[in-house]
Amino acid sequence: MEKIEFLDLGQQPITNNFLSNEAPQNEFLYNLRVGYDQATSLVSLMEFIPPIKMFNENYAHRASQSQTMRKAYKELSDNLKKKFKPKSILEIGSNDGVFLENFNNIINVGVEPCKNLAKITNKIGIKTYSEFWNYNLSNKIINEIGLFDIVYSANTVSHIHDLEDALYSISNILNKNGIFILEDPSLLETLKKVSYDQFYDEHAYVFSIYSLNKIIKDIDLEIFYVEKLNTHGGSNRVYFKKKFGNQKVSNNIDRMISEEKELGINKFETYLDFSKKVQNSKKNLKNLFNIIKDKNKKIIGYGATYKSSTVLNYCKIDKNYIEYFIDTTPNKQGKFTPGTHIPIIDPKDGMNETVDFAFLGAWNFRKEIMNKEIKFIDRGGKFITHVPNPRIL
Ligand code: DWN
Repeated sequence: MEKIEFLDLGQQPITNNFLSNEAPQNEFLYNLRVGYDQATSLVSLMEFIPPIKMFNENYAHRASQSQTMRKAYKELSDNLKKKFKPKSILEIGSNDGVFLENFNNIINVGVEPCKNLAKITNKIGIKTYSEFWNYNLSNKIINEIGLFDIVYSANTVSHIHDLEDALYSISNILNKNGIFILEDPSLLETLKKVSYDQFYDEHAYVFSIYSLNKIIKDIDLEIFYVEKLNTHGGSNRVYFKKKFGNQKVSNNIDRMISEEKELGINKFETYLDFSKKVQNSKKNLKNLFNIIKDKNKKIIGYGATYKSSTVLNYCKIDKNYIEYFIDTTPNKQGKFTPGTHIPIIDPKDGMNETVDFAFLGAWNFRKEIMNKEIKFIDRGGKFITHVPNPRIL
């Protein structure tokens, strides 16, 4: 794969490295650059960070923390049960079990390399392999449990560096008529929304349907249906079958690929243009923060997301701009944001009358958050977002 760089997001930390200390010594930083592969149109980081630095026993993100996601996983589970009547399901990247817990009356198995998360799901009776997904692990699970009717993986395949091995191993563990469902942020939406914060250490790839279709060419997988989702800032849910599997291939795939091509997903110039938009976004966000700060207003951050780490570090927004972040995730509270060292506190302590503005780190949950924060809005509090362009809401 020959990548050509189109975006430089500067020095960045490990996004999961929520710090216990405000002034850490030797914090690991690297240059976050994004590139494009001419042959497959695959967009990926120029340099991958060793997985063990990111996915370990201190993993902070809990997939169950948002009502939107809990609801989305429940709805999907109900639909899958109704439509495919699976007898077994494997989830790669099972996090805290928010999806798999809906399948406790069939064989449900998780794969989760972060030991603190695997411990949670093993405890609630979901057999979880705390290992990185690869060919050896697929064979181990086949030997111990067997083949699967459904393999589901949300926000995980985009994190696996050896894509070919990951997809090959999925095809290996599927029954003849089994299906694989991948859910990951959409490159089309990233380009449209200038949501450059989809790029960070964990997101080795941001997929288009066009590139996925090219990558699986030599693997026994074929896309048979695609759904567009609003979750995580715009994602695709892509359904794969084995090449001789009995599912019918929908014509919506060609339609989606045409839409992607119309936006120039398969042309390098599109990415150069995106890069210019990102630089403008940085300039405009910084201006907005400066204008607000000049008026002596208090700004906090809402949702210490991994995504926001890219924005804060790229735009050099630190404690001089954002007093603190609030976040519902217990193991982020009491810590500091990676790279920019902004304190993170419990929303109960931080969302009070002294707050004038809240920067939406979790802009992907804007609806849920704005519904929840009626009191803040009613008393004149305002939200700031950088997506699709920096502005006050
Ligand atoms: O792919 C990934 C996604 C799915 O999750 C991972 N690599 C890491 C993580 O990325 P993220 O941190 O950008 O994800 P979220 O789901 O956008 O994070 C939302 C954060 O905001 C959580 O820490 C919870 C917090 N939150 C909150 O404090 N109050 C969220 C809501 C909705 C709220 O009301």
